[in-house]
Amino acid sequence: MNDNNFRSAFIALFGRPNSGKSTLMNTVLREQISIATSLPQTTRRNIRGIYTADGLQLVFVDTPGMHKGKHALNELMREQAVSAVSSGMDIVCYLVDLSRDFGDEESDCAECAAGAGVPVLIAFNKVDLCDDPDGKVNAFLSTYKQFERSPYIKLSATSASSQKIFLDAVDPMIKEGPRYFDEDELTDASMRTIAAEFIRKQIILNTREEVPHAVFVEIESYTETASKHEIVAGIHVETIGQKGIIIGAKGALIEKIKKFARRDIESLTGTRATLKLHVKVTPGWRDNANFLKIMQ
Ligand SMILES: Nc1nc2c(ncn2[C@@H]2O[C@H](COP(=O)(O)OP(=O)(O)OP(=O)(O)O)[C@@H](O)[C@H]2O)c(=O)[nH]1
Ligand SMILES: [Mg+2]
Repeated sequence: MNDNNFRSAFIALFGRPNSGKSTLMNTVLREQISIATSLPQTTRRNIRGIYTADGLQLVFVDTPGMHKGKHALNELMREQAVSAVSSGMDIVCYLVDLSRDFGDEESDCAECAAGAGVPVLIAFNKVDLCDDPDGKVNAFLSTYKQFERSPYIKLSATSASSQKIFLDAVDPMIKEGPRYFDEDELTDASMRTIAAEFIRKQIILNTREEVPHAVFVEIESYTETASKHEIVAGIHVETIGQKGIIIGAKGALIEKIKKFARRDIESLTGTRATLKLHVKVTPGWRDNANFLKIMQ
């Protein structure tokens, strides 16, 4: 724990929905720890990812995108992000999506990141989708003057090369500190949590409009032996129509969800997995305190 000259930092990944926070964490870790999809509001709770190299450990906290919404779930997501940046982080990495216009949501993020009281590294993301990255960066810095002196990088989080861009930029900001986790640990999230997220990812990828937001995945049992992981999960949706969509014609869609989620679980654990899924209708779960509690 107390290696001489060891350096470490807790780093919150913070920003608007869909800005690339989870993608950046996965790219730095070279592993899928937090699900990333094109759906804004994919991440619903803070999830830690751990990067360890010679003499260095970075503990990332990937947060839900800052937004306002009508459900208690939206409130909780916002609280998760705000609490991450205001609770003893060493660095806030504030992701700004260069492919979108700034607006109220960006202003809200900027205010919150600047108020964190810790050094902020701005990661201007999605340079590949922006015609004039330098112009956009300048527009940001002249709008949000509180960051005029903050270090920043421009990157495409989807590209493997952004790992080095990020690590080089953050390096001078990291102070001496303990090794918080063993060097082979990539996250402190349980496989139960990650498996639920992998299932939800497949639902997001294979359904549209209101369905992805209306889904809650509950792991009912997770049995682990050296050679196999056996998982039973309930997929909660809010209407009978959504249940039908997820099951699909002759059960085709739920089979597809199962197949690809199982593949993700096997790839992360390196162990064979079986997955049983069933769909339940639970109206109003997004405003149900008990559901929101078991999400944490
Ligand atoms: N073209 C391009 N796409 C990107 C880049 N970074 C992220 N994306 C895509 O943007 C989408 C959102 O990425 P996420 O990592 O899920 O974004 P997030 O900030 O975690 O989003 P929330 O969890 O909803 O707050 C995904 O489809 C990513 O593949 C990038 O640099 N270039
Ligand atoms: Mg995310």
